[in-house]
Amino acid sequence: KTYSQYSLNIVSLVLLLLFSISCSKSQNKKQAVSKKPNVIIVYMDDLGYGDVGFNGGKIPTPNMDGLAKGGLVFKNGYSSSATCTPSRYALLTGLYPWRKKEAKILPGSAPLLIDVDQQTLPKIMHNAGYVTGIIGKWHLGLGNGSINWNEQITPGPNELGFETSYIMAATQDRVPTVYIENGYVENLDKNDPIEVSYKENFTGEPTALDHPEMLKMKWHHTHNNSIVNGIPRIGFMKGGNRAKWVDSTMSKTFLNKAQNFVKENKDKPFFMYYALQQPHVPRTPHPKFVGKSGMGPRGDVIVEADWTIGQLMKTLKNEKLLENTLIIFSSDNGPVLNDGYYDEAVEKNGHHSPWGPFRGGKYSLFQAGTHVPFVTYWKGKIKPGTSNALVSQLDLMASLSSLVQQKIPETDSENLLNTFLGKSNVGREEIIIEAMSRTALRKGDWVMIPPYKGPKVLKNQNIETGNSKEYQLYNLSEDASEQFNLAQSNSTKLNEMIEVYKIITGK
Ligand code: NG6
Ligand code: CA
Repeated sequence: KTYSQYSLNIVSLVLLLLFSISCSKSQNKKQAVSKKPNVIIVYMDDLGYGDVGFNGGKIPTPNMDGLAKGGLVFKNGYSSSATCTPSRYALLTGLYPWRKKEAKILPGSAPLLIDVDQQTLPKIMHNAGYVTGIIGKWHLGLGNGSINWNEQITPGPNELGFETSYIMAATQDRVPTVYIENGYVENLDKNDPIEVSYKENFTGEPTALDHPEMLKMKWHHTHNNSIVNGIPRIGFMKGGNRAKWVDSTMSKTFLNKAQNFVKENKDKPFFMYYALQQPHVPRTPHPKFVGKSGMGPRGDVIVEADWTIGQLMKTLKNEKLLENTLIIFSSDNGPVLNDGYYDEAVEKNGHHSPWGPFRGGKYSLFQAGTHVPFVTYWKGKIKPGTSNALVSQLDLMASLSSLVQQKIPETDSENLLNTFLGKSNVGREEIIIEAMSRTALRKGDWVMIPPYKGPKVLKNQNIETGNSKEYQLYNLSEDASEQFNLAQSNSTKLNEMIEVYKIITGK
């Protein structure tokens, strides 16, 4: 053989070698990519700490209990606020909501609360190569001030990092009562344009006040504006008849969207924020679930939501995604029975304790306002059990950034990834609780509530607010229901708590 033939052979050998190295490298890369875990946040609306079977509730919640049994149950898990908008703001931004005065319960026509330039959890997930989607309740405002509901509604979730969105704008009891998909009202008839106002009615449109005969559900307080599907709402709406949602199929509608999102994106890493509307008012179970709890519509929609979660779990199982999906289950704020409609929630509650062992409820600075059900589940990865670590939904931003190896943004969020995955028992040292723009401090087992003016009890809702002329100090380790105010007897602790509170809040 000639010298040139030899060298040719060597050259082709080297080429082959290089080729195979690069092949195996891209193979590795592919494997690494497919190993990124999916992340799903299952977020309930007004579900109390004690509403779930795994925290002692009397409503059957087998699927939520399944998550708890196969996952890690946090006994000291918090939402960032005792109402919806501020909690969701904190979840998506990692910022304490009390730092932003506009972060309060928003009307359906409010502008977008989060700046489009702000860092958000979905943006971080997107930057990490995730397909991102939100399905369900938004309630963080839309647009820049005046929304034309008949055109593209922007900015909204799609400008904050969600590639796909299928949402209700605010709450089930607020107009507009339509679904919005990627910025467009679904099923809109251009000849029947939508108009929305939170100031005054549109001439000739029926309201609960002048057409009580049209009501299938009676309002107890405030919900006496436009009537949709026989249910009176907060706010006035005109037009958009074809686009109006059917309340009793909302749960199924969101579920189908969530299942499709999972199926469509099963080969990519995905991040799904699945924000269920239950058990917020109006409680409108599908006929299939009516009577299933024996506790009236509030119990029934919890059973319905539980079934929905079971269906989603089935889809994940069928698609063989369970071993590669981190599921976080929680609620935006504590429970309320009467939140504006006569729906027998109070009358049929029986011995069930939606607030668990805690005092207060939704809107309250007492524990039940923000101390919520909290579970992390990852089949084969998270060892089932319970954790006493102090954790907040606020911490998901930093922790998930860490999970997907992104830079952790400077926010109020703490990286507790190891705690959420059950590898550590260390939680945050303290947390500021917020309820209706008031704040309190939990540090260790202690809670300090500064003095606040205002009613001690919300009459309509029958919920203790936490307001008092005096400082309040409670030791949760021996007094979970905040009955014994130790402010007088333990002034050392009180002063220490006030000091920390002042440093964090600047108040
Ligand atoms: C309140 C409503 C309540 C509910 C809540 C929002 C009154 C008196 N009460 O203003 O019914 O809609 O807003 O709940 O109007 S949340 O879970 O979205 O924060
Ligand atoms: Ca809520």
